[in-house]
Amino acid sequence: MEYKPGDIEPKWRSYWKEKEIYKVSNKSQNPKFYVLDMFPYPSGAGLHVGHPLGYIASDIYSRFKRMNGFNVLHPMGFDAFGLPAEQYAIETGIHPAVSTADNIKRYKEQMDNIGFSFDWSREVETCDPKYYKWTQWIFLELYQHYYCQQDNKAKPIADLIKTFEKEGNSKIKAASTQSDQFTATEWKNMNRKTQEEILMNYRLAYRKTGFVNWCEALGTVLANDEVKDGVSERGGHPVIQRPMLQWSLRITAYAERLLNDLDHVEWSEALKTMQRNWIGRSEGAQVFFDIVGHDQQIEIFTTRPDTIFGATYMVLAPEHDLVAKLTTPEQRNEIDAYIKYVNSRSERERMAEVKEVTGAFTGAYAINPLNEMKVPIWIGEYVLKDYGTGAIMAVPSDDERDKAFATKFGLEIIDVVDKTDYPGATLHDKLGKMINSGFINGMEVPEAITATIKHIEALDRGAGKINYKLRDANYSRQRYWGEPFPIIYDNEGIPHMDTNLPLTLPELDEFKPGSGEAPLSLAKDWVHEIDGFARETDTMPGFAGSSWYFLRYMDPDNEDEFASQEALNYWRDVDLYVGGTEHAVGHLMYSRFWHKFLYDKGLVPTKEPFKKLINQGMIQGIIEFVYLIKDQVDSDKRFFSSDLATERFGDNIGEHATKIPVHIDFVQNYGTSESCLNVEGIRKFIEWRPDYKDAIFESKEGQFHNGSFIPVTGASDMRFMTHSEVGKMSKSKYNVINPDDVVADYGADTFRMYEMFLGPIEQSKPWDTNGIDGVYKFIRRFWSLIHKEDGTLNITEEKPSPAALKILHTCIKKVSTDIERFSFNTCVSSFMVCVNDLKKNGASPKAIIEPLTLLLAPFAPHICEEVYSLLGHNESVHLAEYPIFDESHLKEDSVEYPICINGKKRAVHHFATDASKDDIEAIALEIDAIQKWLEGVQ
Ligand code: ANZ
Repeated sequence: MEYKPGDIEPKWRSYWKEKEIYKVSNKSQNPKFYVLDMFPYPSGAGLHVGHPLGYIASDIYSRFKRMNGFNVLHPMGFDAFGLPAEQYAIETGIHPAVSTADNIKRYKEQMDNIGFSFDWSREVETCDPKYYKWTQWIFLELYQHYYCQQDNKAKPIADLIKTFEKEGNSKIKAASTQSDQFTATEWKNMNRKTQEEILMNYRLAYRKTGFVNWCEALGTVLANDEVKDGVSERGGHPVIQRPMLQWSLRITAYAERLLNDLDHVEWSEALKTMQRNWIGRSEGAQVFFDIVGHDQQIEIFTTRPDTIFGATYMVLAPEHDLVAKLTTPEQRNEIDAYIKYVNSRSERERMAEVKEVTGAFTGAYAINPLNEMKVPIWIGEYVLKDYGTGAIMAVPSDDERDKAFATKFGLEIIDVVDKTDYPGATLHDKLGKMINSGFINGMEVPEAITATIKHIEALDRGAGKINYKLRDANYSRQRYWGEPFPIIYDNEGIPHMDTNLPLTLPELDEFKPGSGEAPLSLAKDWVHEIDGFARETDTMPGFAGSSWYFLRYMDPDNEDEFASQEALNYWRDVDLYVGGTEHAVGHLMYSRFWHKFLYDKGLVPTKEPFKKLINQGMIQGIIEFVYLIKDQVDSDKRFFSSDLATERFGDNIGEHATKIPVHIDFVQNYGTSESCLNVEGIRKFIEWRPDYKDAIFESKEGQFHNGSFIPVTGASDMRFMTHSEVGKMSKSKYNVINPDDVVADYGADTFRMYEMFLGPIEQSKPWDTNGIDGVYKFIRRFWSLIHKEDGTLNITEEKPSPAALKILHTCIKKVSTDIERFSFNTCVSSFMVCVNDLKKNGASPKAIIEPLTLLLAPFAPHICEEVYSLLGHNESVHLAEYPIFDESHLKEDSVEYPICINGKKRAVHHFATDASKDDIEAIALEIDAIQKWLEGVQ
């Protein structure tokens, strides 16, 4: 019988659905195992072949664990709120709810087509009010908590208020932006508004005016990880800094735990390093400098307090609060002009290795607290407003940027660290001996750091301090398609919680954002629904819903809690998480933070949400180009076949031709060195790009011009060679391959195995259609093992031969260990070797085919289900037990020995592995070839 995936696969997919074989219960005698994929954002473009790479790997692993006796949770859902659906709505008038639902439907069909073992009964959609009710609930919990640095955990704001009432805030050690101290009496005498403002400085979800990344084109504020190189990650629009009143999450309170707990998760070192750098812990000191003629002080953060005797000037960030106050009338014009210049520059430009040093003098002076030296105060763009305190003491002798600044503006440089004993040491090594530095002279740097901090603390001029680069997360978006904040403001502007959850998003037909005005402000009735109050009109950002979805899968229908304690204590955490590195510092940081907060509240049983994490690489696309020649003499547009272009221009091709991408549907032999357009392909290309309808296409076979092909003698068609390049697979590159098409041609089993066969899962690799035939051939070979030429079944009840058992168990051993190592490509190779060897071996007894089918089932679930049923089973292969490796089958029962006479090899012979020395000798002596040499000797 011919192998027809088109018949087999849909049949079994319906069977699985109908029998709910992947449905998993929260109650089981079996140990749990939770395999999670990063849930997709359902975009309008649908899935391309790059998307399922991680899903296939996690599906194989889930199936493998299931067959090994684990109760496997393997869910899927959709990250369904977000900008693109809203942008699409603005362009097309189709409501985000409608387009999102359509996209989800398409994604599900595409995923189902690949035969994933998701338990769809647990599906989660972040835009579903039943889900976002709990996103809003967690937000309110964050709002009602502060971070206690004494107990190192989140605690209720109510406790904090009690302490304020009893003893003010002087003894409170909390993550906060509250700088002023107050007594209990002062607290009690404050009005509600002031009290509320103070509480905001402690809450884990709080509102503050701050500089935000404002994107005019998108009409919204963006988080730091949504901005790349000064432009929005989505759409590449310019982003500027602008002050706005926004909600934020105090993730910085958890910086130390987010850092330390990385030691306890099994993630790649590369990913951990990305998180560590993003958190950016620095040990140093805060120091207060007096200002001549002012009451206020400048607070600085330094990692090198030991160099304070070399601090010859200070630099404030141009946005620093004190700049306006300190600037003398003589310097005002210069400072104003400089600030204007800085405002025109993005943070990225400012942080870049500054080639040109810029700055301006305020006219004011500070006093170095250790040597009483009067030092000028400058402003400069290299000092960032959000890092440390936004002010530095500049030590030009040791800091490169300070040195460049001092050199340019002629400021004093005093050497304070003698590094002659440490040639080649850099600043970060913190090595050298102190000179010109008063009481620390002669000390080595580490000792000097400790001594200076002690001294500064004794003088009450500062203290040792740990600083983080991590910033609090901006949590407000001026957009429609997101979770509404369950917050209402009274007429004094004091926020209150609206605990009647879910607070559903109002229906709106018009949601074009205004400049800073959120679309929800257009829903007037909704905003003023509660008498005397106005609702918050910002919505939550994209990372809100994705910060806890993995917990909801544990108990998706719960209406009373985000998930029951029973479910949470059973599933605990994610054992294996598979997803892309693009979420390294966004989603993966936010969800760890939310999880830790819930842990502090005793609501989740583990400190970390994701035990093991694997980053799949990307499947790249191949982009096909044609060469449009630039410097032709005639006025016609002229394309050269790539072989002609190379012949004519060699390496200088870039100077003479522009590359125009071609839709890959028109290309023959796509992605190979033979890729080309034939006459038909050129016609399609012109139809697609009518601006080239008059162009001349020139190849070795002739010319195509004005709709006709003029061949050189003998040519019947054109091979207009295209140029192939590896790049992103994307709609804009016209090289998207839809998994549905591959499945239609080869079946899902071939598609799954082929994606795994492409290479190690963590690596990025191009989609290379050449290899797919090899995998298809393998699947058909496997099929042919159990079918005779005439199509009848070829399964015998015979006892398997030791050779066949050896082939099988070699494969079992390799595949089961390789799956555990997530080395799926090598598993596919082992299957190929196994099937080839079995084929050579001849017979196909059931005792071999059955375990092989079980072994292959996680990779090729459909064909294995079919074969398993042909073998006479009524149960699904996916609920059966995984084959167990038996070492004894690998043992050789005979060994080949050379037989030497007087040191010369005279024969080879097979001996039983358990033969004794005497037996071997006796047998050897009987061998004819040996007898010959022994004649007359014995
Ligand atoms: C004096 C000093 C002497 C410094 C020296 C460095 C070397 P990391 O490791 O990144 O934390 N700094 C502090 N706040 C800054 C800001 N807002 N913008 C730009 N630079 C800032 O670096 C901390 C060091 O970077 C601090 O230590 C400060 O310069 C500078 F030989 O103070 B240092």
